[in-house]
Amino acid sequence: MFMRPSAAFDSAADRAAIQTFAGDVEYYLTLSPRQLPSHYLYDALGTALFEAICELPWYRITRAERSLLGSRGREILAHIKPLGTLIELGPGSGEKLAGLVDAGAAQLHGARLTAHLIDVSAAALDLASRTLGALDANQSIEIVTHQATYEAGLVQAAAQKRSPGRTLALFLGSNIGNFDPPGADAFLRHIRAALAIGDFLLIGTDLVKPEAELLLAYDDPLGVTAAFNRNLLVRINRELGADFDLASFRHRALWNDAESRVEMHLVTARRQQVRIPAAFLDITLAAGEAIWTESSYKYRPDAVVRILECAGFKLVDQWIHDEDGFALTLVAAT
Ligand code: AVJ
Repeated sequence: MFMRPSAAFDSAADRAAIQTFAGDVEYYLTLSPRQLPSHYLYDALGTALFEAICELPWYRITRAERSLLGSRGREILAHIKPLGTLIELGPGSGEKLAGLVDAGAAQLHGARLTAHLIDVSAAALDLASRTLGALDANQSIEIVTHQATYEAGLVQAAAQKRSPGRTLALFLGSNIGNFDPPGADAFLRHIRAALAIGDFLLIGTDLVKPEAELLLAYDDPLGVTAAFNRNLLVRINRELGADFDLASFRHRALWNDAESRVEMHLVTARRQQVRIPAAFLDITLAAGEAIWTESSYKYRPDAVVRILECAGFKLVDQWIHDEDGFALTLVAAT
């Protein structure tokens, strides 16, 4: 039997992931309006494009958060005595956690820490472990990685807790913005369930700001965000054998004021029939029809506190980057 050369090397886990992807594509692309879950934006190329987005002058989330973690790291860690365990959901390159630990090093008094890193991507966990390991020359941080969904990883981290002292969970980068309000509430409750009373959560959220600034961040003049968005179709063509005509899709970002979110869509300029063999799906897109690929909810500072209070936390402190409209909020589990 003929196989793609690479297919012979696909692991059982890879094949299972492709099956899940195919099932999700089948389900979400036949909803009205048609949509795709945003976490599928992050294959290897999508992750690289997102990292490029973080360097764009118009996308300020990453820089604003890094700057707050650097300037307020000491203050943040001063609230948490004694810190024993860190849990980061989606550590990315590990650079933010490293920045916080570095900024607050004086607060830690050489205490032994355990850092649980949770991500579905083995590559991300690898990179984050190396970043933290490099910072921590004297090996005072024990790094435990969980290649798992956030929910499963939280359960594992809570079950493995052994360091005495407080736990600080981190959910940074405004990743909470991809959840709709019921999803955000459910997810914050998952985090709360993995913590004990008196443990902490530090969450980074992008704030509501003038529409023109939001649209520039999600529809940049270099077209990097457009490429990031369109890459989702590249991925479906490659992994599921589909035949989306990429050139006819335009990237559209819009501000939905009623829902307080930026939306990304892919809009086809012409009517097209698309076959997606691995999802057993044939669809016809009308000229001008859109596929909704992402929502990024934007919060007001008090709304961040409100959703956290609903999920079983109380406010400890909040730091706002005024110029870039970004908030870090520290809460304690009640
Ligand atoms: C990684 C989800 C925080 O919503 O701002 C960047 C992803 N999408 N540009 C965001 C993203 C378009 C990003 N998050």
